[in-house]
Amino acid sequence: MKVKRYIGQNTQEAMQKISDEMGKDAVILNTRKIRQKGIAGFFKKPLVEVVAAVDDHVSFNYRMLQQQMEKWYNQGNEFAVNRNTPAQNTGNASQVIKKLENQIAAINQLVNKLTDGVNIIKNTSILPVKPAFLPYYERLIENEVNESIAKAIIEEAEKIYDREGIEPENCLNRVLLRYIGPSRPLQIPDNQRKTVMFIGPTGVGKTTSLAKMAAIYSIKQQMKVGLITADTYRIAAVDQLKIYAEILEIPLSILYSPKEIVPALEEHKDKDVVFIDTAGKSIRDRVQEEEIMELINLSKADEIYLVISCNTSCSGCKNIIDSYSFLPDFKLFFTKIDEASNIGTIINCRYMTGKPISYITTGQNVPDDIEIADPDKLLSYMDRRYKDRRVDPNGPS
Ligand SMILES: Nc1nc2c(ncn2[C@@H]2O[C@H](COP(=O)(O)OP(=O)(O)O)[C@@H](O)[C@H]2O)c(=O)[nH]1
Ligand SMILES: [Mg+2]
Repeated sequence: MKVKRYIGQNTQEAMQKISDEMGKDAVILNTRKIRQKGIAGFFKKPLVEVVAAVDDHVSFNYRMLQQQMEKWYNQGNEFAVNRNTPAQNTGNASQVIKKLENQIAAINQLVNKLTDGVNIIKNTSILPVKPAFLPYYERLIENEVNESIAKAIIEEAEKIYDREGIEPENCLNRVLLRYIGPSRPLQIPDNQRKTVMFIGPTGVGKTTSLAKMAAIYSIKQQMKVGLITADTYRIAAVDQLKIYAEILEIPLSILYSPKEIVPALEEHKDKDVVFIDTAGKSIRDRVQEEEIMELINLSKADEIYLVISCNTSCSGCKNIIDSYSFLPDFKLFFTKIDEASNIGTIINCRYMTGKPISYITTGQNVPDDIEIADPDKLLSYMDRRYKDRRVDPNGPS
């Protein structure tokens, strides 16, 4: 490929130069107006600069073709024999050119195929996963699974695929089911009171979820339920739980300092289960952290639910998990799956913490909108949303 810059008083002049030097196969790459050098240049008409390129190989073939034809004429071959009948000459010459053009076109096609092949090989090397798993990787990304987590999941699926040769989708589902993991809902053995603490950022749905659980255990399971709230930072928060406690006719204790949890639990010693509500903690608030730890230690909480909304981005989840890394042990409790467009948050949090899932909440209704997290259901949920979006990208998801 030959690339050259031509300057003319106007475009026509520059084009003429290109045509004279490079021939009709030249390709124009760029055209622009340029000022002549020096102050005087400002007062003169701008020149036109044209950058053109020509494929040396193509010009060479044309020259070769011309030379070859000249040779045939001079050697007295069929062109030379018919030299006196120009119409026929033109016919034969054009047939030869046509034939050569066809051959060039065939070669071009072959070269294009080869180049495509090279591109595929190049692209494959930059693909995040093996081509057979690409749609499934994309499905995970669509579900807002974090990229590096999606890669780790696909890598495991690829290993199963290599080892067992089963369908890529089945390999992926097997890995995903393991990543979501079996759920660990609340178990309340006979004659043993359980204390369950709800911890997590403000507004994720701790109090609402606690009310749902309290209603299920008191009304549906006919158990003795007690409520304690340590969220006394806001009057509204206390009132919110008071209303639920009144409706459900469940006793509620309000703590104004962590130490008060000991007598409060003593008051609830006849209960089967006591649910403890806490205030949302701002990131890296040491005082709140110490208060939560004091509550956990003094109550000897049997279960701690770290409540995370399914609306949370992966970086948001990472912040939450980091900021609650002081917790001794916990289960994941996911809320607002009805508002989320995917289950990426669940997979990301499971991957980052390795902690089991307990429940998911599916709406604001107390007590109906809560379920024990079912891995198969979550998996199909992910798939359905993915397929729905693929069918109608603008439709509801
Ligand atoms: N859409 C939806 N909203 C919820 C869900 N759970 C709780 N909420 C709402 O989230 C808001 C905050 O809930 P709240 O329990 O006060 O959060 P807390 O600050 O963590 O105690 C309220 O408006 C709840 O009705 C859920 O599963 N889905
Ligand atoms: Mg609350």
